[in-house]
Amino acid sequence: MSSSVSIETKIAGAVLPSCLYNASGPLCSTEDELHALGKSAAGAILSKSATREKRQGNEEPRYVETPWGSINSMGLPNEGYEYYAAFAEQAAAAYDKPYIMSVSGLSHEDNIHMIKALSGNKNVTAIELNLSCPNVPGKPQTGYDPEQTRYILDKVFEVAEHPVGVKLPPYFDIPHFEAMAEILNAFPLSFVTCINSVGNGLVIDPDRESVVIKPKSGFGGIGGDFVKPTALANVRKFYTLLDEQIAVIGCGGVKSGMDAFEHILCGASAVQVGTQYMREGTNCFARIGRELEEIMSRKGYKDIGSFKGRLKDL
Ligand code: IRO
Repeated sequence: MSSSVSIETKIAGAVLPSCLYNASGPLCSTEDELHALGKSAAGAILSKSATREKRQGNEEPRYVETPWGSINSMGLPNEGYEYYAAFAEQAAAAYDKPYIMSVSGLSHEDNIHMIKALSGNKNVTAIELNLSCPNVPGKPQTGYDPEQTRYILDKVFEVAEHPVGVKLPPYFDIPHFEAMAEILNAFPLSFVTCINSVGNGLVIDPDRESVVIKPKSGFGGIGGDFVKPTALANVRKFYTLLDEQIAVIGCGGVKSGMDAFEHILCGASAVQVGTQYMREGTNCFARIGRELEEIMSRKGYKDIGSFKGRLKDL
């Protein structure tokens, strides 16, 4: 491999030694899992979406793989935000990469409380505010409600001391992209991450004639191969609609260097891995990184800036 190829990137003013890192969700809930990410080739450590208090999450089975991806209805199991805030010190001492905390309060008030409480924690590089958890019964996704999104962002930027980005659900209609982009452009966001799982899909087992996960009568968020075209569309649309200073982070259907290449071509400044990380473990970051470097080397690209967003129309 040509050492002159770099897959380094910059998000929220911080250098990531690799543009590839984990999606919030799989294997990033415990200190051991977060340390494993620190030791791996992942370019950053991103924690599981945190709530104000520790949660057990939904009943099991709540995550199932299929040949084309995954369905989950985890229901936000996590240790509570103070646990992830405390890990920041360990991350800063041990690893030369950013530590990003995902925050997903059960109410606007909880989000404000957590973001306020994190201020002053210099070892948290940035906050990814999750506006798109599809799996908590009775809690609609804020990202599908433009006015709620505007409301929470107004409040967040009154208190936030860290760079803040948002994790968005997938959108499917052009006016919806435009309405969201107009709101997002009104705030000093550092990044948007596209996409969370495609909410409320249904995977069934025809032999058992049943659903495959227990919560919500089998409905859950879909990830993996299934969602790559939707993820690419969301990355591309937001890359074209958002102001230049808001980086787009791609997430959805990434299991190879070519998938990451496609996300970057659509405009992603970094690429997260979810379902494939769950399947393969931390080795996926080095493998996908090598594959991406090989593609770049073959095409004569020395860094990701040389092709980021340069998708051609016909
Ligand atoms: O059920 C979950 O914990 C979950 C969350 I917070 C999310 O943002 N996306 C997802 O697919 N599952």
